Amino acid sequence: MDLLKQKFNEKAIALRNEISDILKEYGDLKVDEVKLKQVYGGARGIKSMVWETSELDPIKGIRFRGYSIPELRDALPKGKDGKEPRPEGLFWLMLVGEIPTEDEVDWLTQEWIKRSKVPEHTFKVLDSLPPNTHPMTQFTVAISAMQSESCFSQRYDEGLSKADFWDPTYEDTMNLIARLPRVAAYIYRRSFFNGDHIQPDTSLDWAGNFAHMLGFENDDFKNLMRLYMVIHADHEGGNASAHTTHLIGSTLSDAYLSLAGGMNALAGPLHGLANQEVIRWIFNMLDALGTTKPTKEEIANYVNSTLEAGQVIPGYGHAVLREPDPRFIAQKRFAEEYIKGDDIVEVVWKVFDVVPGILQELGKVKNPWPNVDAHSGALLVHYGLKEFNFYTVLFGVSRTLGVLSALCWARALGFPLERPKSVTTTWVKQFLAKQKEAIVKG
Ligand code: CMX
Repeated sequence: MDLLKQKFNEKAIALRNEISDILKEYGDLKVDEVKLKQVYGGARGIKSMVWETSELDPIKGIRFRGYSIPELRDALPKGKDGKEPRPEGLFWLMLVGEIPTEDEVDWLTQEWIKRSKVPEHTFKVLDSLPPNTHPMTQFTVAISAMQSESCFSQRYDEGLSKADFWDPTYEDTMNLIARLPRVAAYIYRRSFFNGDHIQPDTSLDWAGNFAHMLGFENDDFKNLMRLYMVIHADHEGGNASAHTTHLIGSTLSDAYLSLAGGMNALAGPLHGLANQEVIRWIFNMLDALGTTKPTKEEIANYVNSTLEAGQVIPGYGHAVLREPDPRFIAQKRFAEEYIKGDDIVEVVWKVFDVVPGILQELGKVKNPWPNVDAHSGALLVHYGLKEFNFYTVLFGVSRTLGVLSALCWARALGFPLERPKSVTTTWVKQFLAKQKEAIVKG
């Protein structure tokens, strides 16, 4: 058993015992109450799930095992030039709760290289799709196609004890993460470069090699990919891609089927697809205004026209956050450090000056601040990755790190089938009638 797997198993056994003790003593304690507006309102804020790998605070933003993004940038082992953190380190941290050493991260890079061979039929399945199929559709099709390789499925068929569910889930997780950059790069090159594919460079780290296979050799772009893959990796368990992966996983569907579902959720414009929508919205605005250097007044007018058309401003708002997203700030910091005077980046910053005030004035938007998707496109465009509808695939490769480490935990802790209760509006009316009756009776 490899060191990471062994560590994970030890930690999982300890936590499982701890949880069992907690539940024995406090299992009936109330942790939340549910209001009718939450029942109708997308279950916002209801505590109903355990997610060990990260936690989202409405004000402070994401914490990966307690670490903020700037703290991770300092603490995690970095790429060769020592600038940006390697996603391998974040995966290690999410899985076992410890900051890895340089050697441990190097081991993980090598392990993922060893596991990175994509089954040949995956490429055939992709090649059978029209090249203009949305890259996210291609991505989920490819993930589903690779399910034929699932260790969990095979071992479950052979008769697997519940106590061992975590073991092949770890194997599936490691294999999937190792293979996805190649799959994503294949989709990119077949969709936009006539299938002119680039073979992996095994001397590079996971994110560096991903950049290389996409066709980008610029060192700063490789650093952007390291940062990008770190900041998009996890956002606690309630967001749609994480929750979908978790829900599907709770039926004992394997990591491939669970992840494919999670990625379908990420492909929605209110979630991960917002990154393509943001940059499209910005370019449409620049086209409409006939300039790449709009004034704040011009931007405000365009924002108002979007709102008047009954559309949302993509990249703004969040179901949990109530301050500017630290992932937005991390990308702004990157741009300030690596990119000087880029028109589109400047536009993103001007939009940041203008939009929150306008959304606040609407009086209904709970969070007027930018989220992660408001900045990412401008950075990618700067380095020449201009195929907007590929952007969510990048998000998806990164998000896999979080949702699959969480799936390993769900299996190790023996979480049950997820099955919340639904009600009908007839039930709600009867419930309200009973409440009123009780009030009248006093
Ligand atoms: N532009 C215009 N209106 C917005 C808005 C925005 N960016 N964000 C919220 N609102 C509106 C909502 O549509 C809602 O209007 P109605 O009451 O008329 O339906 C009202 O404000 C209240 O919504 P909320 O409680 O503030 O936000 P929700 O929790 O319901 O939704 C989110 C959150 C992200 C879906 C929403 O803010 C949004 O649509 N943002 C734009 C899309 C986006 O950037 N998504 C990416 C999120 C991050 C990610 O998952 O990647």
